[in-house]
Amino acid sequence: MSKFLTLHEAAERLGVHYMTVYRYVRLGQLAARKERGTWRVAESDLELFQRRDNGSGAADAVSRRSAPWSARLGNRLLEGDATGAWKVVEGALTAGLEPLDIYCDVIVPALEHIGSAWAKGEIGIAEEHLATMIVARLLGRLGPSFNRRGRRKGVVVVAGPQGERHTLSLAMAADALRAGGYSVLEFGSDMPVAEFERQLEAWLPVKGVCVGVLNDEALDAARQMVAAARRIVGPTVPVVMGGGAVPDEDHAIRLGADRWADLRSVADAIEAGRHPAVTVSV
Ligand code: B12
Repeated sequence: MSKFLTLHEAAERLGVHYMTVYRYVRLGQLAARKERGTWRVAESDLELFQRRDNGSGAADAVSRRSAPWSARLGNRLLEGDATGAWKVVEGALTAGLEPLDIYCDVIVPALEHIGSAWAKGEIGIAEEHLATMIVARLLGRLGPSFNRRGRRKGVVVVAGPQGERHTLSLAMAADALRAGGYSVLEFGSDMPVAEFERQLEAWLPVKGVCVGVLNDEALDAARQMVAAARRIVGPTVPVVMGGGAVPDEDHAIRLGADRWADLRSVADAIEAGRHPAVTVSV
C-alpha cells in the first residue's frame, strides 16, 4: 500500500508552494482524493508526477492531454480506489480526451499493466478482481457518452465464446460500435454455441457479428462460434474478431472470420460489410 501525504507534505517534497500543488490537483495533473475534507496524495502518484516533471517545477508546461493518465489510473486501480480512478478519468475528459481515447489510451494500457503485474506474480488475483470491478464501474459511467443521436444503422451482435470469462473488453467493443451509430446486442462472454445460434436466428437481420477472445484456451470455441455465425447471417454480413488472443487479421481469418478489428476500427469493419468472392463460370 502506498503512503498518503497531505498537500503541505506534497508541496514540501516538490519544493513548491502549497497553492501550486493545490492547482496541480484541481487541474487534474496530480491525482489526489479527498478524505474527510482533506486532500490526500498517494506517494506513488507524487513520484509519478515528479518523474514526469523532472523535479524542475515546470508542471504547468506539461501538456494536460498527454499527461500519464493510464499510469495514474493503474495506480488508483492497484490501490482499490474507485473514487480516485473516476477522478483520473474525469481529469482526462476535462483535458480533452474523447471517451474512446479513454478506453484505448487510458483504461486498456492500465489493464495491460495490471495483467503483466499479475503474470509476473507482483500482484495477486484479489488485486486483479478489485481492479476489474472498478473498471466495470468506470465503463458504466462512461457508457452513455458513446450513444449517438439519430437513426441507428442496425443491430450488431457482440459475444465471447464458451470458456471465455473476460467481459470488460466486450463491453468496450460494444460501446465503440454504439459510437459508430449501431444498436448492439451484447451477450457478454461464455456463450454456449447452441444458444448463440438460437439467439442469432431470432435477431436476424443483423449488420454484423463481433466475436471477442482474450483467453487462448477459448480459441476453439471461438472458431465454432464464428462458423455458426457465418452459417446463419447472410453472405454480405461481416463476422469480425478481436481481443488479445486474436492479435491480427491473419489470426482472425484462420479462425474463419472475415476480418480483425480493434476498438478504434470495429465500427468501420462492420460498415465495410462483406464482399463474398464472385465465382465466374466459363
Ligand atoms: C481483467 C482480467 C481478467 C479478469 C476478467 C474480468 C472481466 N469481467 O472481464 C479475470 C480475473 C476474471 C481474468 C481471468 C483470467 N485471465 Co485475465 N486478464 C485480465 C486483464 C488484466 C484485462 C483484460 C481486459 O479487459 N483488457 C482490455 C482489453 C480491451 O484489451 P485487449 O484484450 O488488449 O484488447 C484490445 C483489442 O484486442 C480490442 N478488443 C478487445 N476485445 C475485443 C472484442 C472485439 C469484438 C473487438 C472487435 C476488439 C476487441 O480492444 C483492445 C484495444 O483495441 C488482462 C490483461 C490484458 N493485457 O488485457 C488479463 C489476461 C487477458 N488474462 C489472462 C489469463 C491467463 C487469465 C486466466 C486464464 C487466469 C487464470 N489462470 O485463471 C483467466 C481466464 C478466465 C477465462 N476462462 O477466460 C491473460 C491471457 C493470456 C492468453 N492470451 O491466454 C492476460 C493477457 C494476462 C496476462 N498478461 O497473462 N482475467
